[in-house]
Amino acid sequence: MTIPTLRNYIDGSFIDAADMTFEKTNPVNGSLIAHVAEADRDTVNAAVKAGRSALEGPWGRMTVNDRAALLRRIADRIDARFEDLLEAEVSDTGKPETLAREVDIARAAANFRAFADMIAAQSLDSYLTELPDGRQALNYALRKPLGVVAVIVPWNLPLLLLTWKVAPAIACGNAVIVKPSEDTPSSATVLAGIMSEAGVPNGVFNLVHGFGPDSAGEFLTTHPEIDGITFTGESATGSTIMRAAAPNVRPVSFELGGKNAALVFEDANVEKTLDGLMRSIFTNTGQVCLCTERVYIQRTIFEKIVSGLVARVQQLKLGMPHEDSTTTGPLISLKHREKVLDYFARAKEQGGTAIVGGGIPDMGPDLAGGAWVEPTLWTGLNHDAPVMREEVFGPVAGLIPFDTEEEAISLANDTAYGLAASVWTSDLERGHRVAGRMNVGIAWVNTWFMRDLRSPFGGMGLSGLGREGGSHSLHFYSEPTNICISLSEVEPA
Ligand code: NAD
Ligand code: 6OD
Repeated sequence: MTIPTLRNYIDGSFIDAADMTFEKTNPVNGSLIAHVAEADRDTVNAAVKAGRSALEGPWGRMTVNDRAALLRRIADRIDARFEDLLEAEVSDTGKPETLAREVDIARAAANFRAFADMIAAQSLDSYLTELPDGRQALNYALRKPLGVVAVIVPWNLPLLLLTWKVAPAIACGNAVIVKPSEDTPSSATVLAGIMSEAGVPNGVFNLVHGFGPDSAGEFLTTHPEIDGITFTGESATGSTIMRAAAPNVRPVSFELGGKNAALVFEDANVEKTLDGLMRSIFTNTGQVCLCTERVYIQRTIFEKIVSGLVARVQQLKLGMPHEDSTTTGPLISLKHREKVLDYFARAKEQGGTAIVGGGIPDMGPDLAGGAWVEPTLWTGLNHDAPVMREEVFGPVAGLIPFDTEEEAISLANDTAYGLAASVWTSDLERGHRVAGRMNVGIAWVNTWFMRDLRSPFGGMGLSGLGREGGSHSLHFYSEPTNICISLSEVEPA
């Protein structure tokens, strides 16, 4: 089989492969699936230049309705190329095809449709100003694009997270330079072709492949002509990018890591809660920023919930992505598995007991080179143990009992992160009360990862800066200019 070379896409064309390439392997079995052309500084400069030229050309004058129509065409092309995107995403990540079909690729199209609707319906600020001396004015704000926006995204939900940012950025009239993770270059490359098919003007969507430090990521974030940076990834990387953006005082929007808590109260519906916890701990092999890694369970039902979870974990089926029975894929890479296994070792040292999992599964000789790890639950860990405080980003959670609502709230909020929480209770008042006291960007009650794309999304503390979603995205990706028109016949003396 010929191994393809994935290329950078600049100014409406895939450019010849660079001198430097890196290898992309399939985490299911370690096989080589692509060579990837790594963008050097000149390539990144060319992408920025292409973005700037697009803004100065007809793209800069395109009407809102035309941009909304363009977003809908992109969504239609995503639907038409659904299977290509699915194949790209599944072979890069090893995630179950059913998951990629229902979540990753479906959400990519939904992101473009949602922001087409939102930009078409957006309203602008306007005020009739009445001064004490009787003069009047009309103040209204126009929204202009930020300019050339760097979109830097991780590997866990590659296309979903990329389009979550590209769709509103284009809706607002920006040009984008997208840098997918070095671990997941494929779906972004298919998307570049889709942009061309949908008639996106040259230079509006550019794609550069590469790594972070001393590579495409850093070349982008330190570039003086980048007008804004939107980033999803680790908290430590966010901090580095913030420093890179500081000299040019560029706006940043950060969606970062999480150490999310679930709070299970004794009045919760047990079956529904167990199903919900399984989703929130193990979806995408625990590699979703919103995944639960800390479960606080009211002591009266602790044993019932623990045994229910163990029984369900034993039903998970690790396996090949395209098999319908597969529930769980590998981690993204052997390097990431080392990190997760290091946390497993530390959990043991810190007094934890793996009541299920805790090691590497035997997947047979064909999959032995893959990044497989057992879905794992810990008991016996103290809330203060480092593994209960740092993001692991794997199929793992620690289970800890609590006695009172106040204690549960305080444990959940005792973290440097602040992304998501889920509350499991049948008491309506408690649901509202506890969710409202979670110091997070999003708190779910009796569900997890149920999304409305118009609602604010993001985190506090180490989990991020700013919000995207709905009007929050439209605000980040545009700059208002306020215009003040005097309605009075005379100016004051
Ligand atoms: P990462 O921070 O290592 O990499 C993310 C992206 O940043 C990649 O494209 C990478 O190449 C690039 N990058 C790395 N260093 C850089 C630098 N110095 N300058 C510029 N770019 C740089 O994150 P990851 O390992 O790919 O993703 C997993 C992390 O992402 C987890 O912490 C997870 O919680 C977080 N995440 C957060 C959200 C959210 O919405 N809050 C969503 C998904 C993932
Ligand atoms: O649903 C979304 O819009 C979103 N940004 C999800 C992030 C998931 C993190 O892995």
